[in-house]
Amino acid sequence: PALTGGPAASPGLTARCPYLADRVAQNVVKSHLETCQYTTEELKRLAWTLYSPEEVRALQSKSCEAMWQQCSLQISNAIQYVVEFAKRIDGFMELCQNDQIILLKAGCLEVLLIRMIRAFNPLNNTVLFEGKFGGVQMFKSLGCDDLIGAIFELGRTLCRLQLSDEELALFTAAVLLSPDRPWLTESKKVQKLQDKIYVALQHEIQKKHSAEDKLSKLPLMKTICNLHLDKLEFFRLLHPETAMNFPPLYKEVFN
Ligand code: MHQ
Repeated sequence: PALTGGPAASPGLTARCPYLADRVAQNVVKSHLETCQYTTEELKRLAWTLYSPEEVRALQSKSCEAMWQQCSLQISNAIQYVVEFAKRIDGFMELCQNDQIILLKAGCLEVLLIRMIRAFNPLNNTVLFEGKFGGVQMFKSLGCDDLIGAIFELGRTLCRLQLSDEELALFTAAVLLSPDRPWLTESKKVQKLQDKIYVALQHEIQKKHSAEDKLSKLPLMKTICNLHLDKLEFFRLLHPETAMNFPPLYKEVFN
């Protein structure tokens, strides 16, 4: 494979060679489809499987600890798929292990929030949670209405862009390969990988809308990620024993 291993092609070169951009797109889209946890058909079928009012009430009457535990487990599961996605992107495994970890730790929640649009129904403002769709009320017992509100708002905003799976794949790969994450040792290498993905993304979206359109959502995402960390810190103070028992991957990513 011409684009992996050896010196990365400059973005200029990729821009002038649709074939190279296609290679990048093909690899990233394939990786996405192989690791996206739910197929589009599955999600279509599930979209109108809603929690009943009784089930929502049952979730609401859970303790804050139990609900956090449940959510962190779901997030942890989803992160495993993001890790697998990253590993399948050409060039990612050629980065040093230190940088792989930094990119994953910094990017996986952002990627999850973008991936969420596949499992988000903007028509009734619901998201997939443990096999059924439900609205914000479902998460009331977490006591994080602002965080949940922001996540759902992001879902609605991103859904309006009507991203295809191809665009989603390239967008999330570009987010993952952000060269500006603190403490990267080879950010130049990351930059080159991201440049190639951007070129492929531009090819993909030229017809519909501009890249800036989509990338302008990143600041909101950063806000959500920080809000999540704040909430987690606060939760840890209140319930240290529960937090200690969070799934290992969740702890590793957010500690
Ligand atoms: C993925 C599948 C997926 C899995 C889990 C931070 C906190 C304590 C609460 C879904 C957030 C609550 C998450 C489970 C809530 C907003 C979280 C809990 C795409 C993303 C998706 C659907 C996650 C979306 C966000 C959910 C619902 O492929």
